[in-house]
Amino acid sequence: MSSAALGIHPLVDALADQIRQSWDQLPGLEPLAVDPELEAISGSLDGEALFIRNELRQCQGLRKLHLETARLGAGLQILHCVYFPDPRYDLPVFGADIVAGRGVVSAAIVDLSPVAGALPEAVAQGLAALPKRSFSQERELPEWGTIFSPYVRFVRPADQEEEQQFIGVVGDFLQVLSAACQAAQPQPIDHPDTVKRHEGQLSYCRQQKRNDKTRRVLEKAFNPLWADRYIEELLFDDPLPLA
Ligand code: BLA
Repeated sequence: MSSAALGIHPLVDALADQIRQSWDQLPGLEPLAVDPELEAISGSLDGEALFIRNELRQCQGLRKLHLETARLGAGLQILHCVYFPDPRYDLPVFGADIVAGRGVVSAAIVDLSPVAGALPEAVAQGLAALPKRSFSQERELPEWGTIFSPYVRFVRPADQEEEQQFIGVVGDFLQVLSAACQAAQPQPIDHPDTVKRHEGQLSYCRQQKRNDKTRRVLEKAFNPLWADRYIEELLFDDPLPLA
């Protein structure tokens, strides 16, 4: 079925396409198995079509690239994307989330988030050098949002022009990350910096799990036990222990 037939907001669709296209710029891109039960989930909620599509990849420097596109009941459409670094590499977490309902995008967020206190110097410089793009409606970060970098963009795009502009911002962030992945060299698994980045990623996952809005939607569409497993095992799974 086409995404229009499934009622996917054009921003969700366009951004998902751009993200998939950007994978080709990453060094050593490889498939990563998705639990077949989670790859394509469909059902219905309050008589509305419900589906989730999950795509996973890995590449040099990133242990898991995750793209989820979902329609969860009465008109709620979501794009959720997180790239988790391999803690041996000095790389940030890439995260993007779009929440749309009834043709309106209420939340569009993108960031390259630090896992070692601050962003790697080259990443911070890359982000600082990006063209300035302004949005008419900036949103306040929630209290758990201390994990995000000073470059985070969290907006409510007001019209199609701002939606296009948001796609531009995500493209810019992905280019900065792709350059960082190309340049990155691994450090030993027991290096103190690796240990610090591992802890930073655990903390990133812990904070994201405090977003009750995600949990509530999944609990309603499925059930609390399912939602909990999905969040723990797919959305924000911890990096493997170092030893
Ligand atoms: C907000 N996330 C939301 C909202 C919903 C979801 C319903 C409220 C919309 C709004 O405030 O306008 C739901 N998001 C989901 C669901 C999934 C999802 C069900 O990804 C997955 C199945 N969230 C992330 C990531 C980031 C993120 C990776 O998953 C950022 C990189 C951010 N979502 C985020 C933020 C808010 C949000 C900051 C606003 C929270 C608030 O204002 O309290």
